[in-house]
Amino acid sequence: MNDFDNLAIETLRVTSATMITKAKSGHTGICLDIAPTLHVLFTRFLNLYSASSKWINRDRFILSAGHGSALLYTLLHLSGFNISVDDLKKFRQKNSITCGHPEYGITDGVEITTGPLGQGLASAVGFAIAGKNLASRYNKTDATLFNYKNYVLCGDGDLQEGIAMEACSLAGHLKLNNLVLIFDSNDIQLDGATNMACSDNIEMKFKAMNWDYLKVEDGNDITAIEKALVMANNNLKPTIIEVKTIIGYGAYNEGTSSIHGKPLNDEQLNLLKERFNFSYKDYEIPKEVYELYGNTLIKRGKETYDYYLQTLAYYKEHYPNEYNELMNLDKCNLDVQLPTYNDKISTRKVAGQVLNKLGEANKYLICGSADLASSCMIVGNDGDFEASNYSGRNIHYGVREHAMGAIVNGLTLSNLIGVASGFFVFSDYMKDTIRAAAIMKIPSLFIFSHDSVCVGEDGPTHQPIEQLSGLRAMPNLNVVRPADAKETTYAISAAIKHNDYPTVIVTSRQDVPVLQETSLEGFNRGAYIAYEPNKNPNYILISCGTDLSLCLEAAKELENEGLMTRVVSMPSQFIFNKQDEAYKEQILPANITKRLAVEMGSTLSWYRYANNVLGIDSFGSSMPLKEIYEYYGFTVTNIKKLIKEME
Ligand SMILES: Cc1ncc(C[n+]2csc(CCOP(=O)(O)OP(=O)(O)O)c2C)c(N)n1
Ligand SMILES: [Mg+2]
Repeated sequence: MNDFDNLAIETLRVTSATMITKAKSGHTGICLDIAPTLHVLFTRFLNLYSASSKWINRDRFILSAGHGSALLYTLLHLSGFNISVDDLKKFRQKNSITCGHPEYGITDGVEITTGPLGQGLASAVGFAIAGKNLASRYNKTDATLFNYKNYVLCGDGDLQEGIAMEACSLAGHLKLNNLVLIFDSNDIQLDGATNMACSDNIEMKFKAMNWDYLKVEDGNDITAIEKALVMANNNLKPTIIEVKTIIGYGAYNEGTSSIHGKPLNDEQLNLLKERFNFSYKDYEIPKEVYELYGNTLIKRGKETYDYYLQTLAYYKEHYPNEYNELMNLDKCNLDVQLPTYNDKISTRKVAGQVLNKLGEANKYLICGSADLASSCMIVGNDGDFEASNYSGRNIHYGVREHAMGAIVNGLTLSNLIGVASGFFVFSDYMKDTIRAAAIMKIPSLFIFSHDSVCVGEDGPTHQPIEQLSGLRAMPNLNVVRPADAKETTYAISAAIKHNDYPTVIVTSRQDVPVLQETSLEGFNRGAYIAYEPNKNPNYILISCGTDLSLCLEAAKELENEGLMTRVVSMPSQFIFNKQDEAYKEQILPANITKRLAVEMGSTLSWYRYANNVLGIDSFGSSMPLKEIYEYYGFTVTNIKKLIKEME
């Protein structure tokens, strides 16, 4: 033990507690109990280099227990990241970079936005998969470019979440030994002792999932912590280290849930300082502590980074092709001969074929499905990703949608773009992970098939209704429902770019005609005129997905009957909303008020564009496809009738 380890640990504890006390908000308990463990991890193990904080072979530290943010910011400050003492003073304040929970893209050194318990841990499995995939594709026997480790800190709450178990089960199956899970086992959670809700045997549970299990009996014993981390790093499986701690260690109310999410008041904070004989002023960090981090984490990080650069130079010389591929890994290549379509085809089939073709040229794509590859038709390139073939870019997630969403985000945060697929109705299982991608502004791609009640026989549990409107309400998410093979091709091509938003593409189970009226230029603006009658229109039909072709037919018949009807294809409300007012007015002129939106789903998201909506606001019902259109009124005759009723 270094002479200054104790001083550093006390500094971490007191600084985090001070931030929370001054902000009058935050989670003191975890910061006080896990400081020694994270101090050991940061000073002895982590390879981070703040001067190049996005260095591709850095170790990743993921704070799944995002409520411990004050401790993370203090550690990142000591590690030389771009977080000043002034920033620490602004913890949880308006426009600060020391946000309530860690936020990716806002704070230097924060690898991922966390807070929803279980999700950070599940995304860490994505980080670990990416590490294995990149290592397998690019490492050579004489040049190791990728050997980074993924360390996660979680609490009792994380491990109670289903998403965490799904992800850990997959991690064990895939033998991801580059993943180390540190479990802050303090037997306390927000409402009280964990035994009010949980009596799992964590050791047995994790061993049953093909993990190694290690235990540190005393979370203040830094020698034991170090030993456990050394062992974990040499394991052949993912490892969980259960560290027994006392929540709020050192505080007057340590060991109770009252310290979980509550600041100490000034007097209680002074008591804490006295308990640790910590005599420094608020936010004062002893120079010995800076020196300790300078001589350990910062020094080691620079050395490892320099060594990486040397290896990279050697690699460039000896493996120029792989080097070029790696250096261009983030470049989107759309200059690919994509399949073209003339005959009726389901958009799910098209999505799979187009994505696969693009995946040949875009090596950053890594796809997978939650046991629905044969239904959703999404299969990644280069074979299956499995313990015996980490080069594969197709992941079998098993029926683990929730974890799949989080893992896809982990992949996308790791120099790849993760693509998830499943049935649209089960996007609900993944909602918070899609939301996390939208908050982080990352281009994770979610492709869901079976877009509407047209699923048919499987009945209401499998027939999406409110999912489209629900997802369209999410900020910074592009929801695309393409009308035909052409729009689907455009949708996939647009989504695999490094956008600053995630995309959800919703495809059909049933075949749809390839429409003459769909266009790339129009698609790129979110909505466009797909059909214009030969005289000024008095009506507008707005639609998307498989419903567009019905509207086109209806408009043409209406024109023959003297009712001039424009048809607007609106594959993406998100993109259309971003267009300038002049374009919007051109597509949906204010003076044409007789508008009908048509979509087989909840009407909610359409009233912004149309005063009348033909939709479905009840749960579906089991029946064969051919009866569905009639049953719900999605027929040319009914659409025409509704237009005529607007007279
Ligand atoms: C999905 C989710 N549900 C609820 C919460 C609110 N929450 C934050 S911390 C916490 C208690 C977690 O207990 P534990 O992980 O043991 O943390 P500790 O009290 O030990 O710090 C809860 C319920 C959350 N952040 N995420
Ligand atoms: Mg706990």
